This record gives sequence, C-alpha cells and structure tokens, in this order.
Amino acid sequence: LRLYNESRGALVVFEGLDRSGKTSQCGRLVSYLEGLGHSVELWRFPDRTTSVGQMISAYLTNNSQLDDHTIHLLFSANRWEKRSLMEAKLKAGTTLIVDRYSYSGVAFSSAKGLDFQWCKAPEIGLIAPDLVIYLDIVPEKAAERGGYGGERYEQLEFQRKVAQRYKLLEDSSWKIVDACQPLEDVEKQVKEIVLEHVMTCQKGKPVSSLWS
Ligand code: FDM
Repeated sequence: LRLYNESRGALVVFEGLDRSGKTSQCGRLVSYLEGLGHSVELWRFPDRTTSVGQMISAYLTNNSQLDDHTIHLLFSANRWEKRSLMEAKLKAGTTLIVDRYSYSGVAFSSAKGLDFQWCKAPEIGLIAPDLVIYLDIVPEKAAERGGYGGERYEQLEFQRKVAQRYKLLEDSSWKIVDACQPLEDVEKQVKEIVLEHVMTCQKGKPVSSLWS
C-alpha cells in the first residue's frame, strides 16, 4: 500500500535544439519508467490541444502572423494554463516527463532579439523542474539529421542563435548529455540520471519555483 502523500513525482524536462532527439528519448524513458512500475506521464510544450495551443500551432506552421512579444506570452500562458494540473500530478506521485519547457521559451524568443530578462519574467512562479536533460548537439549535426520539418524556427542560422541562448540558461538542475552518441547510449545515460532524481523526489525533496 502506498499512501499518496508519502512521495511525490519528479518534474523532468528535456531541452535541446530541434532534431536533438528529445521526442524519441522522452518516449523511451516513459516506457522504461512504466515498466519499472512508476506512475509517469509524457507531456509536451507547446501543448497544442488547448485554445492557446492552437494559436501557437497556427503561428509555428506559418498559418498566422503574431508580434514576437505576443507569441512569447502565448507560449508562457500555455504553461500557466497547465500549472495547477502539473502540481496536482506531482503531489499525487506521478512523474512528468516534459518535452520542452520555459528554457525553450526564453532561448527561442531571445534568439529573435527580445530582451533576455523580459523573456524570463512571465515564467517566474511556474514549477521548477527537478531535472533538466539538455540533449547537446551542434546545430550543423542536428540539421543533417533528416532535415527540418519546415516549421517557423527550423533553420540552421536561427538554431545557432538558440544554442547560444540555451547556454546562458544552464543551472544546477541541468545535466548535459551528448546527443551525437548512438541513440542507445543516450538512452542509457538518460535512464541512469533520471532514476536517481526520481528517487530523490520520492524522499521528499520540496517542489520549488522558477526562477530563483
Ligand atoms: N518553442 C517552444 C518556443 O519558441 N517557445 C516555447 O516556449 C516552446 C515550448 O516552438 F521550435 C518553439 C520551439 C520549437 C517549436 O516545436 C515547437 P516542437 O517540435 O513541438 O517541439
């Protein structure tokens, strides 16, 4: 018998450039944790299923034009609209594996030239990840991987700028994993790092907030 307030879930975020392998690694990790009997869910941002998410999706697919500040705030709003559910899930013991989060928000918008601190401000108060796995790949290598899908930000020159911004966001919750390794090697490292953090959260590590 496991009592609900005995342990909480971990908030694990994957970040990295487009084509760094985030989505495949998230999927594999979720199956692995499920297999070990953990309560786990796969989330992603933007969450294109909400009405805010549909506006974001239209923008990313070039079906709508929005001012850079406006789209930045929509990405942030898309996280805020999921915040209370996120907190409830973690408290109920579910680990969340999240494909992109606030770091994408700041890295992509500031790469367009928006002020870095301005970009961080709307993220303040969101739940801080217990662990950020940064899948590290040089932009040129990522571009070689079957090419980009044609969405708005999928261009080499822009991805180079995003990579620079990501570097400014690294903090103690980050683990950098070399994403140029074979998929299986990345997967093995990711599993080891994540298991350790899931255990720490179960032992009662408090939930904290961005960006402090
Ligand atoms: N993106 C993603 C942002 O610009 N800001 C954000 O807050 C988030 C979460 O949207 F180019 C960008 C990053 C990427 C695109 O693509 C989403 P995917 O393929 O759904 O990750």
